[in-house]
Amino acid sequence: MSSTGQPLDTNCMTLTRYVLAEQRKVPGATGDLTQLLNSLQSAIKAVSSAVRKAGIAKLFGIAGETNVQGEEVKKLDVLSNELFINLLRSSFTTCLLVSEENEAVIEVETDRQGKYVVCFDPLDGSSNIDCLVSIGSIFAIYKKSHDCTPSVADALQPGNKLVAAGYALYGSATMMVLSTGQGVNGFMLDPAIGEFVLTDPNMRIPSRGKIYSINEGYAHLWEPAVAEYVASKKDPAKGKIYGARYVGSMVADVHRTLKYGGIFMYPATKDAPKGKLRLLYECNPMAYIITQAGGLASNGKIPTLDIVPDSIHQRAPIFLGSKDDVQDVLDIIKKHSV
Ligand code: P6P
Repeated sequence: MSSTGQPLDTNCMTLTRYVLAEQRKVPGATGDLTQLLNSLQSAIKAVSSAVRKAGIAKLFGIAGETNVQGEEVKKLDVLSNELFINLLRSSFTTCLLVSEENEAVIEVETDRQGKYVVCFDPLDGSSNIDCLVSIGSIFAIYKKSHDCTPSVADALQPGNKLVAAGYALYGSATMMVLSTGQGVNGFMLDPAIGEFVLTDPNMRIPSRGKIYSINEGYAHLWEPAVAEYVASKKDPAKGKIYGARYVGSMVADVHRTLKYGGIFMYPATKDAPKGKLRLLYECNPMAYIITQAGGLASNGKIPTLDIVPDSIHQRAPIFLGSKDDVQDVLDIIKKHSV
């Protein structure tokens, strides 16, 4: 009997088992991606443990530093970043790392190098840490595009070249949502056995939802098309009205959108002409997951996954979610652009 009083499933599909089984389906697979994902889940388990005891362990509070975004860095940010970097480097499967917390790319030492490039936000939503709102980690995995010494160019691949991507949500439970290109699967962390267990196989996003998610505090800065779309979701004369939900943690807002359907938007504004969210380690991995689950993700003009990055911390506007809801806002944007 497990600690939850539930009978222990003696044949549960853990993330480790799942990734191993997927590897067996790929001709010539070396097991490196399996090893990388296992190291990644170890980092996430450690971050989850730190997040859950942060209040007691006094991990809250400003570390007194600022990250490349000019934001105050909380101690959990620093700890999470170090965990991701150390566990990824010691997996012997990566050659280049891009972290939201580091201005420059992190080159893995030659004797530890592998063929993968990982872009990650080790703890997204950190402004919500002290008020115990859900936060998350986001990751995107590419294969080095050539055989010579890795360079920044290996991290500037479009999202449609991704090998795998996903996120961890530190919410009422800790969950990993992952895609390796064959659909999306959700794994819940079972603290009784310290394993991620498959609880949400083959996740699909509804074709239309009833929720829109955007920070309405910036309404005065939106382009007219976004203002028209949001107004249409609140006007019974324009059709069924939608509920508004906005956590302010991308992982929480996107996970709700994946589960329930609807649309999440962080558009460009007059103050932020490229939006706020980072392409490499926020927009692309979330766009990959939503697209793999049957939804759409766009910067308002082209699919997010088709954007060719020109710098590792570049921002991009994003509209993602149920395909009919995203298509509705894209149609209005197109109408305004003619
Ligand atoms: P705003 C958190 O800081 C974050 O990077 C994302 O997780 C979230 O979606 C967004 O910023 C919230 O930004 O401007 O609405 O507070």
